[in-house]
Amino acid sequence: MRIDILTLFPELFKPFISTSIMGRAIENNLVNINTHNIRDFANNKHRQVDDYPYGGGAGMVMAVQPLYDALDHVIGLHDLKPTIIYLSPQGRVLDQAMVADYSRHTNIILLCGHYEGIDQRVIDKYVDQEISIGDYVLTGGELAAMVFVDSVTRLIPGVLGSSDSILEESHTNHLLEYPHYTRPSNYKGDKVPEVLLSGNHKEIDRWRRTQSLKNTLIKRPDMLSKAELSDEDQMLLKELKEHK
Ligand code: 4H7
Repeated sequence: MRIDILTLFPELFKPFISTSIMGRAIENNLVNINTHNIRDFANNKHRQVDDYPYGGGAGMVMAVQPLYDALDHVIGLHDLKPTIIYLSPQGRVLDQAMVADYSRHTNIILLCGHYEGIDQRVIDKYVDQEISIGDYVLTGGELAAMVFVDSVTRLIPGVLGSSDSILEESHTNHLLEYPHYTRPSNYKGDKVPEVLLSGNHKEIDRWRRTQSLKNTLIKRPDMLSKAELSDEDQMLLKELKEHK
């Protein structure tokens, strides 16, 4: 997967790109991430990238010229037509199903906005999809772009270790995870649930499934409508609801 990021702050991506999982994915040629400074494409002598809004009002708008030129340049670096994504609070809210779809794309360009956003003509001409990472406001699109890159690239086959099972993950199966414990089994009197030490894998699986259903019922009941539930799950849930 080739990802190009258009931003006014390319240095923000450096530590993120060099972290262990991302660094290894890049080294193994599973992902190719490139950042481009939009300011480098500004034609005016002060390298200004923003301007006053037509119609007046507060704030500044990212101007067309640097963005048109930056996008034309970056599109030319792709051998296949890239999907151009604009991270914005107006976008469709990203979820795990969308993340899984994007992980199958081969060519992606991410556009990070600042100030009040970008001139609408850039969106109309170039942007394929507008995406939000959640209903809150950020100073710029960079953090949203990192969230996108992190969530999408980890689903590319080979990026995660074989011990990480994506299918069993929370939000893939629409259930929250069960509680996790590690050694020691007794720390200053705080004990790990007995069943996890029993070695009885059938019992352990049943306990974990119950905990997972319980967690979801209490913390995120809205998720349950999408979860695939067996007859046994349904019975367990019914009991859990009655015990409340
Ligand atoms: C595009 C348009 C994404 C990008 C406007 C980006 C939240 C998200 C931005 C803006 C983002 C998200 C500029 C509007 C700063 C708000 C104070 C960058 N915020 N901003 N204004 N939820 N901000 O994905």
